[in-house]
Amino acid sequence: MTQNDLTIATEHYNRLNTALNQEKGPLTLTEKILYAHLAQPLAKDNTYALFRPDRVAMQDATAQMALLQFMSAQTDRVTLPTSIHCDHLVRAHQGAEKDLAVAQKENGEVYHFLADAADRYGIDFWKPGAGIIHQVVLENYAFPGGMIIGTDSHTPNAGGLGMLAIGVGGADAAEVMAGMEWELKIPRIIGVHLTGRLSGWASAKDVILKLVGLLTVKGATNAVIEYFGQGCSSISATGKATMCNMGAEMGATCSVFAYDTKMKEYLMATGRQAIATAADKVQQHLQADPDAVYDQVIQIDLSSVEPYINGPATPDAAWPISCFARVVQEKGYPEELSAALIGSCTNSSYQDLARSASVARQGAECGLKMNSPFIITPGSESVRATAERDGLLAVLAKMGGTVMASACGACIGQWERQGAKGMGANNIVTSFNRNFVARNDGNPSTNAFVASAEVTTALALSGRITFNPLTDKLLNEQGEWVMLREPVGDELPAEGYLRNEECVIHPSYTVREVAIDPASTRLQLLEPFAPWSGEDFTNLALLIKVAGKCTTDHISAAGQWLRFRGHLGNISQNLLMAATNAFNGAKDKVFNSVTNSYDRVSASALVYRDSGVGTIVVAQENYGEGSSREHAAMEPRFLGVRVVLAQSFARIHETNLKKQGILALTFANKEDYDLIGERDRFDVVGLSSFEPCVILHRVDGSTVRIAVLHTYSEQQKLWFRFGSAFNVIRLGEH
Ligand code: MIC
Ligand code: SF4
Repeated sequence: MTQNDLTIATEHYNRLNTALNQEKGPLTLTEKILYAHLAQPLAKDNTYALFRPDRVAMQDATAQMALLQFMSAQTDRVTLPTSIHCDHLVRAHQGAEKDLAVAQKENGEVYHFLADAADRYGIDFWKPGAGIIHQVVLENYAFPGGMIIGTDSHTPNAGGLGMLAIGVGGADAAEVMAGMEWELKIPRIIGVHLTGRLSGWASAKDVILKLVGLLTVKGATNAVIEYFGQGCSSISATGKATMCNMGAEMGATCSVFAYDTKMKEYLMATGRQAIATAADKVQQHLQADPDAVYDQVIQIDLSSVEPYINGPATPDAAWPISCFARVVQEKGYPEELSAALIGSCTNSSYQDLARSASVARQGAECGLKMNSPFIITPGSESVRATAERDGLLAVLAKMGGTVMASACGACIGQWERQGAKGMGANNIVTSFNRNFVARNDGNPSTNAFVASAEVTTALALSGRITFNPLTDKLLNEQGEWVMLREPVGDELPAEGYLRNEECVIHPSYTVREVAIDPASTRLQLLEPFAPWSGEDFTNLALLIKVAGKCTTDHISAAGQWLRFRGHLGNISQNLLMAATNAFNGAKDKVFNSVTNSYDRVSASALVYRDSGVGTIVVAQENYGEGSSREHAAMEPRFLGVRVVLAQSFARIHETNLKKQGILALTFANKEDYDLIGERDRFDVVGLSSFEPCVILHRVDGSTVRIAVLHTYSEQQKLWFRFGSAFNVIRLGEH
């Protein structure tokens, strides 16, 4: 812990005291933290409010665009503590050491840029191999009652230490770094009342897998999930972090737990005794008032939670393990498990590794072996080194596990999986958080399921996804049937965490200029987008009408495309390539009315743009689910898309579209989606008063008016008029 962190926490607790002593209770914890970070007093009818976060964190794949935008604001230094984490660009292939060497070689230019920018503008720089952003933030920067924004949708992980931690696009981060206040739609607050106690095979992961099933992938959009009740006290801080991390899978703005003994123990174990002492003094402000009122309350009795296996394709397909074998049979999935992966930002705590090692150790003792490839991704170098010292990694490796770099690797399509391309229907189980189609290995035939680290390890021992360690036996090498006992594992390392201070470089302010090679294929300076012409949009062509689920992975794929995250021109070639065209069921094949032929989405967009024809994208529910990557909004903007009209949006993506100057509209009547034809042309009128209405011109000459809704605040309308939020800053209009 640096003195800086303690100062931030202490100053914050003083503010918290002042702010909350003026507020009349009863308040939820979320309200307390929000009030203490308000930049301006809140009016009763506000839908949006301005906040001053304590920190910004960025990961390498999103930091590039965030910094490119920040640099165009011409600010000398970041105005609040900020960190960059090199995690997303490292592959999972041959194991940590070799993969890190490859990453350094392949991404040298990008790492150089990030490190230079960090030094130039005053940002902590966490090197490749140091760990995954959310785990590193939890270990080093998170503190109870604070507010952090991060350019990654799983930033809410820090809610495990009682922080309001919110995922945002790079433009939001750039603005806040440049000293502006941060705007957020005031969230609903969903209370999740936890009673009872987890036992046996059940873990914090299973609670969140169950909750995602209950609330679905969009059930917590624009809501904060606040956990309360006696049940919280038995869940470790890292277990709480897992639950907060996966709030993103329900669209939640963030999730949070109250400060308690588990958090205190974690703060002490990670060398932050002084923050624990400061937090103790304001404990009453770091929890909800006893009679706080929530917008909705969900009850979960932890004693009755059983392990879950969720998937495939969506994290809300939640199956209790006791009925999973039947589901596999009914759906016709193969039984065999073709790979098991544990770790990631979600489940790579010491406790997760200890419980998995407990399962693996039993396997070794009972004469079992791993029956599927087994991959371990520690969340941070600190966890890795500590687990190595305590013999946990040796147990997992002895059973055949491969330890990958402490980075995103397999979780974000950077998994060099042997034979993945030609592989037919096959199952993988991970303890990650997302399981969208093709996300891990790029193969759309892979069924990805999500489970706890310990259940994943047990499934790897059996080699089948239908195995239930609570009830089923396994045949060992001696031909005997053996039963696995419930896993056990310390929450925190008895001998403390090992730390490697060389993982991070603090700014020395020696770099004067951040250079970008104009010939680079990886980095490209940004050209400002054109402002709105002041006229209604007329004669827009339909770029694509998307059918079904459309996550940011569908809009801007990751995997091999990650290398272009700093080059808008190059990455735009992946636009919507994984989205399904509603008219032909095909991917990346859309009708172009200028050429009168079918083409790739990005190629078609380019033709329209170069012919001066604006375009519109039409989509269904929860468009832009998943990642915070603003490329999913910048690419269509760059390629001439003016409007995205959807049945509903995911929160971060909706803001990203608005920030980049695209008009984000929803159907007033969701069924009107069905009215859209492939060759229709569109006018969007009422733009000067910001009361848009869409008029459809059919090929038969008829017209249809489509009522649409929007959620633009007054500030956001400026973003549209100026062409992007960044133009507003550039031109000094805030
Ligand atoms: C993810 O889990 O989808 C990612 C990759 O971490 C993204 C960020 C990105 O696309 O760079 C996220 O969650 O925001
Ligand atoms: Fe990285 Fe996966 Fe976590 Fe995203 S979810 S931050 S890709 S480990």
